[in-house]
Amino acid sequence: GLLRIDHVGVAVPDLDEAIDFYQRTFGMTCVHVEENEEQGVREAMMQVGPTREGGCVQLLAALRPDSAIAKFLDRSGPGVQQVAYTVADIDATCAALAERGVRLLYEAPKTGTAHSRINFVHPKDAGGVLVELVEPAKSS
Ligand code: CMX
Repeated sequence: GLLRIDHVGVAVPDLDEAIDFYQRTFGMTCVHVEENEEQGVREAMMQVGPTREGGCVQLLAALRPDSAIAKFLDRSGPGVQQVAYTVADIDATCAALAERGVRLLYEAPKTGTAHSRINFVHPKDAGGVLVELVEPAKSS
């Protein structure tokens, strides 16, 4: 099942500007920046409080015009694009969700931030919210 909110994902037009804004305005700390070619994103994890327990906002900028984030920005403009939950076992969680009748976007999990395994529930099957499931990489 779900363990906690992993992050809230926000689509932004310019990653560096957004990182700067979140640091200066909300006092968040940028703890990780990464490019994910497959997902077509450049992303930053912004830690909300003094520890990881406070959760994160993930800033998402498009690498390509045909990417999910570019399409989202074209259609909706900047804003919340996804809510992500940490799961212990993504295969089991996806199987359970599929049984409950929601569509998963991928047949098998793909690679997400920091070598996590990720999948998504289609927003049309979750009340208009793109739900991401994140199984963190086993701690190294
Ligand atoms: N949240 C809520 N609704 C959304 C949405 C989102 N993020 N993205 C699309 N929709 C809605 C659209 O508004 C549209 O609604 P209407 O039919 O009422 O107009 C509907 O979903 C379907 O739109 P679509 O044109 O078929 O869908 P897209 O081509 O925009 O693709 C989606 C939507 C979810 C399949 C695609 O964004 C996707 O594959 N997302 C998963 C990958 C992803 O988001 N990667 C970036 C983040 C990477 C990371 O987190 O690591």
